[in-house]
Amino acid sequence: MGLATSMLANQASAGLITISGTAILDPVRSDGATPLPGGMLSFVAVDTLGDGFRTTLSDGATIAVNSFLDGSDDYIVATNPTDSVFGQSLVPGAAALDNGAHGIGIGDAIGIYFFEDVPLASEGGMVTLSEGSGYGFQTDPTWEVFSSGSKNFQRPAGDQFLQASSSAVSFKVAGGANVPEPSSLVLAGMVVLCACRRKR
Ligand SMILES: [Ca+2]
Repeated sequence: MGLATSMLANQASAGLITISGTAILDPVRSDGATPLPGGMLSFVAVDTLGDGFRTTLSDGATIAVNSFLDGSDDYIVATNPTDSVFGQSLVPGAAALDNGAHGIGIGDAIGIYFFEDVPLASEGGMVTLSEGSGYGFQTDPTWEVFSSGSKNFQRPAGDQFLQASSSAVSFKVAGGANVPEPSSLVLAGMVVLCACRRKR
């Protein structure tokens, strides 16, 4: 009985989560063909209210770890530079977060953004967006906050997060128009290329 009580207590407690690995393999720029260069901004966010991710980013928005994304409920838990190793591009999914902090809870969705022309010198760096910066967004039903411990991204998913390919990513530009909600992206199952004109 003592053991069972202890196990229940462990399940109920908040915990530190560590995620790692390649979240998106072979990402491309918004032209749909050119490999994403290394050293560009990417970040990991958590949808704390379960209402979807903010996919319309303002020019002038500040991207910083441990802050809410552009006035939304989506909490930025990590910034990472994109990588390019021997000609193969990748978007890392590295992050550390606490499921009991900042409104983050078990089951909250995790999303990853990456930019094609906004440099990020080092992990954890901060960037202010300028208008017209192209970026991609990706989430997946397997990308959700769990109780504690670590997971990485791999294909096939197994007990880990599913690693996405660039064909599942949608693109847009800061200060531009909406991309479809993640749920409709899953249904569409296709790349959405958006050559958005600025709205006044
Ligand atoms: Ca949200």
